[in-house]
Amino acid sequence: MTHPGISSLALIGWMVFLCSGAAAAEEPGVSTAAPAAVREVDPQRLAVLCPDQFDQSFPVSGPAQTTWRICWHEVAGNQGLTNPNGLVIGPVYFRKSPTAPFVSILWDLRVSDYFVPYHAGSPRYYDLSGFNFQLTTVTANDCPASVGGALLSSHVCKEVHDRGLMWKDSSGVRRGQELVLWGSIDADNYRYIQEYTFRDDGTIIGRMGATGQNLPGDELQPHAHNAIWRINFGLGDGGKNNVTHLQHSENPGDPSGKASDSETLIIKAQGLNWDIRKHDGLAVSNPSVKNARGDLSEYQLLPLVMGGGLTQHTEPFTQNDFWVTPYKSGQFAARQLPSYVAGGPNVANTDIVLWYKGSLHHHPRDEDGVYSASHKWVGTADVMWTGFELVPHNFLDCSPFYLPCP
Ligand SMILES: [Cu+2]
Repeated sequence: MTHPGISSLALIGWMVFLCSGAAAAEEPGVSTAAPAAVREVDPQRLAVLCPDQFDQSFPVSGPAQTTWRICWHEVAGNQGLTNPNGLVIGPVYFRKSPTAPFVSILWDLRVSDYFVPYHAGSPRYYDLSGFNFQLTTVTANDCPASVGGALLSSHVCKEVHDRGLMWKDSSGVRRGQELVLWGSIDADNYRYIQEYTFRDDGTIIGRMGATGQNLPGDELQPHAHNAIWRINFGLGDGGKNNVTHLQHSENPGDPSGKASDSETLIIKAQGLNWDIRKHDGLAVSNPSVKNARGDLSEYQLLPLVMGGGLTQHTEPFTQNDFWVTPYKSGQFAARQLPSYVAGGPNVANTDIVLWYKGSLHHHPRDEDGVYSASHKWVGTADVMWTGFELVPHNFLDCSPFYLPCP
């Protein structure tokens, strides 16, 4: 591993923080003192916590409008239940204009586990917590400079490139740009791409890509690939975050055509489901973070469901698509989520963790491979994707990419 784990660095940073005489905090970067609007990032403290931080401004050329400050590190150990391996994102800060402060968004974003049950009832693999699979090597072939790629380590690629249309209207058109960080877990015959995208407009996208050889000896058996992400927010410094459940309601049998939306504060830790008709999502806010228009700023967790649905299985932790838990040291295991919410611990006005399960339904197809005359499987399944997005909502004051932005 080329980059030290954040746990040891966090401890150092925590000690530096305490020695500086600052107020006691639950974890580095999350003060329990009364929040004073939006606090500026201390670059020196962040550098202690995270030697691999970097800034990325958009647009890439010309005057910067928005800027990400991103810390990342790799975990490559054998503690799959308490410190899952892979590419870990955080802390992450976003600056919505050249004169605005950097606002804390995330503390620790990573995949908690990949759970892969086969339709026959077995096998049922936990690829991170059961096997401690690790990031594999990426090269210039994975990450070519011609598409904006640059290797950040032997396991992590950074790409900065065009992302297609940002907007188009009668007055003109603008294309957007994004930064993508990705690595790939070597799960024996399979590869899981861990991809995190940071867009010019403040949106973050997390995706799982599944590719590689189908299960050796059982190449044709259908199965599901579930990725469960653990998202420890730190919105506006984190210790005072709230979560609301977003839902859209509309009765197709109602000839009035009326619809409504609800936003319900979540008080107790719990699991929730995604309804294909209701646009379920979770919104994270901090009472001290508002935009210049006085509106409460949110980051909304919205599923990017591919292939039509989200699977559920006999294991209780798979029977909810979202979970909300309070931050607790060492709670990283998706499969233990039912115990994390037992007793309904408070999740209002505190340091919170959101969990989201994305599912891929993999029904093997001829395109995945073919048996040779000696019954050897030849071929690779093309990448299938699923994931989620974290979308700013009343976070910016207007679009800085549609001028004038007053
Ligand atoms: Cu598969």
